[in-house]
Amino acid sequence: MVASANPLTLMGAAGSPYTRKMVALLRYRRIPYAVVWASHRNPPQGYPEPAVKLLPTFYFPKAEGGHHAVVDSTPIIRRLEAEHQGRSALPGDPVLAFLNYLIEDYGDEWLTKCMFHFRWAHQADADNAGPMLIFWNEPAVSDEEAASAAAFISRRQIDRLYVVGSNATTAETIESSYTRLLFILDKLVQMQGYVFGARPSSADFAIYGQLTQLGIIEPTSAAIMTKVSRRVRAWLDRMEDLSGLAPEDNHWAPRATAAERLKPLLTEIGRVYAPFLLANAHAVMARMEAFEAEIDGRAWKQPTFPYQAKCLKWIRDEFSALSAADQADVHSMFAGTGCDALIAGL
Ligand SMILES: N[C@@H](CCC(=O)N[C@@H](CS)C(=O)NCC(=O)O)C(=O)O
Repeated sequence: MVASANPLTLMGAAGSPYTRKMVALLRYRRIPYAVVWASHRNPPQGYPEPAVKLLPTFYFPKAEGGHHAVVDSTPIIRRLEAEHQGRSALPGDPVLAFLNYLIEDYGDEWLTKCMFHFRWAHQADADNAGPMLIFWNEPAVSDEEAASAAAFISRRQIDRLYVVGSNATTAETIESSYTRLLFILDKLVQMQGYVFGARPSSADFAIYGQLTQLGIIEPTSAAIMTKVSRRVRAWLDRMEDLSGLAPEDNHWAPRATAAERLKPLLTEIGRVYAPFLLANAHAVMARMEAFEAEIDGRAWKQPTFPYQAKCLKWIRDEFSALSAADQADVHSMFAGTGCDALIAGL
């Protein structure tokens, strides 16, 4: 057990959905932390660089002194579970833990397509995001410098929209998936508060992270959220700081209840994310540079994304680690949702 007298230091940015995911999780778990608002262009002095320069970057203390620079929120959450007891963000039931893994991954990897798309695809949103990205890190910069830096970063990000699959062909698929998620989340929050019951899981924090941008920063997607669900918009403000929540074991919904209530969300994941993961993994295996698929009845095209082929493999690994009885339960929960394709043949 790590003594928690020293805060765990991380570097992040307010406009980084994964940073927001992790800061909210640390608050909920009451893990003392110190977030440094910076970027890999101006990182905090005295810390090592991570192998892949992403935000957030965590600086875990080494036993012999110094730090390890670690990225990737999903495994970091599991590491924090092992190092800090209580207020767990992972359901104890192995089947629900598996579903939580899948939904967290959908939040991190599909909803981020929505986030990146809404940030840069429409002019009004890009005009808003460019300066915000500068001021989040450099509050004292002059207006002139901010304007030219914003123009530079906006151009770079707009040019990278194609990387996540945002283009004229896919825009409608991305935008309608965001709106459907809001309707689905509205019902879950109304019924039980969070995705897996009356306490938050890492899936809630993943969805929350992306929605801190979509629902608050980007004018177009924020207006959609307000129109579809003020309940979800209010949920975001509460999710930011759940340090006062008193979670109990029985606040996780029982397996059968969760299975029934999660059907619409699983159906959404099966509708967009499962076909994407499968087509992308197939393209990676075939060493294709780009791929085309049908998602939600429309054409989808984008460059292959090797990291997301690993995401599919990790989902399958999590499934394979379940007992035969638990796997059978997952198969029956997935029937008719489209998620069954993710574990077909395992
Ligand atoms: N899978 C990683 C993703 C982290 C990530 O992609 N972070 C973005 C910012 S939100 C980033 O640093 N992108 C690199 C860049 O923008 O140069 C996680 O869960 O932490």
